[in-house]
Amino acid sequence: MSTPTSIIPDAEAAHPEFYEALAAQHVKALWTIPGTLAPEPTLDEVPYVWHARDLWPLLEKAAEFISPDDAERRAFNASNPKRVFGTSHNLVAGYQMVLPGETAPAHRHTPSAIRLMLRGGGITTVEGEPVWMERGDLVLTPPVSWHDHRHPGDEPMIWLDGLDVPFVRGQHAQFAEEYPNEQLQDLTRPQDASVAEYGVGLVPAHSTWTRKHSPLNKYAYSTTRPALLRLWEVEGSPTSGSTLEYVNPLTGGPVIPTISSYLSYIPEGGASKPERHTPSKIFCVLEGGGHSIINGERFDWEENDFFVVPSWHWYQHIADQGDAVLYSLSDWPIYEPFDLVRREVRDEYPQL
Ligand code: 1HN
Repeated sequence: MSTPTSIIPDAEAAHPEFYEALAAQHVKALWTIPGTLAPEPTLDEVPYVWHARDLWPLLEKAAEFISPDDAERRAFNASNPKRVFGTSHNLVAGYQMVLPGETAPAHRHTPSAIRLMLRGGGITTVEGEPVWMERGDLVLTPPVSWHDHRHPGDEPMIWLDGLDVPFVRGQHAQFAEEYPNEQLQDLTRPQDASVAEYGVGLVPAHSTWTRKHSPLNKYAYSTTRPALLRLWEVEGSPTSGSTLEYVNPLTGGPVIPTISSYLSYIPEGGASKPERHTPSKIFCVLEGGGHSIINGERFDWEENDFFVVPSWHWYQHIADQGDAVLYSLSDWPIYEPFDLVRREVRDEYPQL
């Protein structure tokens, strides 16, 4: 894509005093601002893959001198190489580790989080409900929900955090507070209560739920994986995959007002169709190994790696080693109410 240039070339060089006088008033002439009406989005983030083989040893290193009780969270934030903060312009992702016996104190904040469990088993408590999580489970921490992490198990647990912090900060809407005395929160609900209520495609009759996020705190991999394979058997082929969206069972809408989530299956040797869209996506590899071609560049991935596809970048996933299962989260719901979603899908990777 060509770089947008100002409408009148060298306008400032021709009348320097005039433009200095404008600058002194904190004003810029519209005709000198490149890209004000650019025909396509300016691509100011880059695709990138973060590898578990590089980062998990660094989490273990951090465990030698950082405890989640002191640090609030033993978590990494993956920064897009073109940004100071944020994996994409709206989302931030990263690994978090909790060791057996450790706890991370309760807090709540306006940014929302999802957790995709990758290793071990343990508990995130959400609004008084202990939610047991194990590999492949998706657990929600909706906006302004008390949450803490506890580890009754016996091997280190690692998960992927995904949050909308860059978006919320951009709206000057970040608020956060500690639970009283920086403790774990009181348990007020049975373990996995929301799964009992909302987790099987049925919902309590005359549900009184009024929040915008899903009332279901966990989407267990033992449920989502077979559902994905069944969908693929119905609609897939040896060369193409299938994708399911995690939804709010009351509305069919996204799990969180600002974050949607998906699970994709691609059989070994198969590929997704090339596509691009205005929302950004972060993928995490639950099964298999392969690569993605993102705006023409190859990115290899294996189990537990995650990678970002920024806005309006062409991408295609290819499963090279085993059948691939990819989880993804996206800022898609932010675009929808404003009619800002644009998506293109092709049969062949386009000439760039
Ligand atoms: C947060 O609250 C958690 O609660 C994890 O586990 C990662 C990254 C940025 C801001 C808040 C957590 C986070 C975070």
